[in-house]
Amino acid sequence: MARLDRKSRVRDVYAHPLGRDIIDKLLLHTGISPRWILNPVAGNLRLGRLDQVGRRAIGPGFVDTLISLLNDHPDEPARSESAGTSAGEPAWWKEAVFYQVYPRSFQDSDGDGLGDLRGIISRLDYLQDLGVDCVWLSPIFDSPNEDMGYDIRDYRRVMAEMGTSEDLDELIEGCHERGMRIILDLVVNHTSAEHEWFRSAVDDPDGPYGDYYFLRRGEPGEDGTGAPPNNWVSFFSGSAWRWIPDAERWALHLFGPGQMDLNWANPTVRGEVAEVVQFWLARGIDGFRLDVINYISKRPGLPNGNEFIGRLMEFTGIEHYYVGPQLHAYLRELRRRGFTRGADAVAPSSSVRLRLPDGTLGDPLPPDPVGVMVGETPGVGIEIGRLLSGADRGELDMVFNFDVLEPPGKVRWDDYRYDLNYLKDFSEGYLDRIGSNDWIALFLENHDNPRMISKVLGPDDHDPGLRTAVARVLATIQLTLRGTPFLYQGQELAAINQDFTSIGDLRDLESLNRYAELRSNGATVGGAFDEILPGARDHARVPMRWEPVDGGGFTDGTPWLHGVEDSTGFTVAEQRADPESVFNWYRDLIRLRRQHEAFTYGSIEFVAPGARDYFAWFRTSPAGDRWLIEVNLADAPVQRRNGSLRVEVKLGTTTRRGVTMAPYEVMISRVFG
Ligand code: TEU
Repeated sequence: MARLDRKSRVRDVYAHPLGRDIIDKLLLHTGISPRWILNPVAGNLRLGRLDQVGRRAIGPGFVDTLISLLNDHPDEPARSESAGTSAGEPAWWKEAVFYQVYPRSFQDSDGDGLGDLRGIISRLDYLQDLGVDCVWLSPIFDSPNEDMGYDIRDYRRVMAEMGTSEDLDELIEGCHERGMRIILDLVVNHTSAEHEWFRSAVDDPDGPYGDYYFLRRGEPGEDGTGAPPNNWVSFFSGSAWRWIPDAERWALHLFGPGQMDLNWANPTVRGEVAEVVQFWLARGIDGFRLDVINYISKRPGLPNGNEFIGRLMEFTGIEHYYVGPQLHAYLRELRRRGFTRGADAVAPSSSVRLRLPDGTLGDPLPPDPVGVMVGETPGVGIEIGRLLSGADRGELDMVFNFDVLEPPGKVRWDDYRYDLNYLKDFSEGYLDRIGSNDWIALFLENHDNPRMISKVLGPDDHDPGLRTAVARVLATIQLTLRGTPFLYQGQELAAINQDFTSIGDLRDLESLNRYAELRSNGATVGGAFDEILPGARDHARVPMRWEPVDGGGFTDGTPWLHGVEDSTGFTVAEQRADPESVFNWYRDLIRLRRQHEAFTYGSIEFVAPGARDYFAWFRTSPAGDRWLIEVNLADAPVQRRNGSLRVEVKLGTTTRRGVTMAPYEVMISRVFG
């Protein structure tokens, strides 16, 4: 990419991958139409002129910050044939359905009210029956649990509450024996403040461990909240800096005050992380989900964040780390030194058995030459996502693009009803923009976000018929578009948000900190609670409901977090017993996916892309096996297209393919001729 300067035009910014993503993100956040940017007047505006005419709106420094950000990213994604045709090189993670387990809330085996590894082991047959191919565990390493395991104290030790190292070995072998791989959650943007590295840094801030973190001299001020080194804001409220009296230093924490950012510019830190990955690959782990991995490269000098960007993105300073200048270099090194099994690597204790299209199991496969790298990349758009995960890049294999979760002008905390037509527009736009060099992760839920059914239906989510119908719509979209589906525990049960009634019901520090901040800014108890409830991460973290009994059969003790749902028909036992259940819909879809290559490597061609409520696409395998997937996104009839096609309905809410589709009707058909 040509370097930009103040003479460059707005259209040059939009032609730049990072520039395109930033402008798309700004439009998404503000809800302004992309047409604004595409008109020639705006497109021709020189950046220096924009700085003058826009000074009142964008304030000083925005244009210069933008120019330096973009010039730090000269690469552009490889152009390759349309993703509509080729799927690029085969890979197990392109065929797999992933299932995220939140271990604290999956199954408790010892009655302490906390989910654990032996609990997961006891439910492996359930996961195998559902048909998933790879289990992803949210963090299980030793942690003080300030952020429920996303604050790691020892990367090589299993958290005592979760079980023992031997339990983990048994869990790994249990997955492999059932034809499932297993990946863990690698949280290496930061460590817990109780990690020995950080404790050593505090003891000797000028020693070797001092440079593992971002420690800066300064004055604490009389109440310890003196002048932090810059104006960056934490994702969990307040400044991103904490004064460490014993070290007489400020320490950077983008997240909780006990989550201390690692200095990835230090090659020793990068080496430490690579060794942690190698350690777990040797134990049989098949790869990692990498937590906020796009934050690891910070702009040298840690400059102040631009006020305009901070107001827009809510987190001042984010432009200096969300896609930092050395990010690609660090990821390439991590893939090479950490995730690639060297010729002399220790053979893992077990490896996954081959699972055939009909679901039967073959012999153990040789270990994958490279562990899978799934990047959690908050704020990253389509173009940077391609630079982070393109097949030619040697960095990540897939990234999570979070723009799918909130439509234009909305953020997670807003109480609104998600229009499924946005999911259609987002999915078509994403898949039309990428090439065969790219591959996307398809997700709708995780442990950080409210349940999608509740976002779509609002208070109607308690209606069992609507809840089931929308669950089927979401499952069908996620499991038949082109890409790798990541299911989050409970999705297969049509899980919905919880009817929490007060802040005392919640446990997540993000929710609690945000509530405290709102209250300190004058919000009432009820007002502050109402403001955090829609986006609280606690909704998705309540225990799985296995049985139709109090507590759902999750624990014999007192659960660490109480689910307040008591609806009938949506526990595992009830769902598995009902052939028409959401669970069996997921199970049938996953089986269909496995049996027909069209749903993995097949091309994708959208039907009537501009139509509202009618969301449909063809999937065609390289051998010409052709399928049509049709979904009615609305609670009202919609006109079907391609009515005259000769098809055989294989899976659907009805087997009769009429001229119109019933409300929330779903149909998957094999196409003939
Ligand atoms: O989440 C990062 C992330 O994108 C969300 O936490 C989001 O930034 C935050 O909720 C503010 O809106 C990852 C983990 O998934 C999350 O559970 C951890 O709390 C976080 O990183 C820090 O490790």
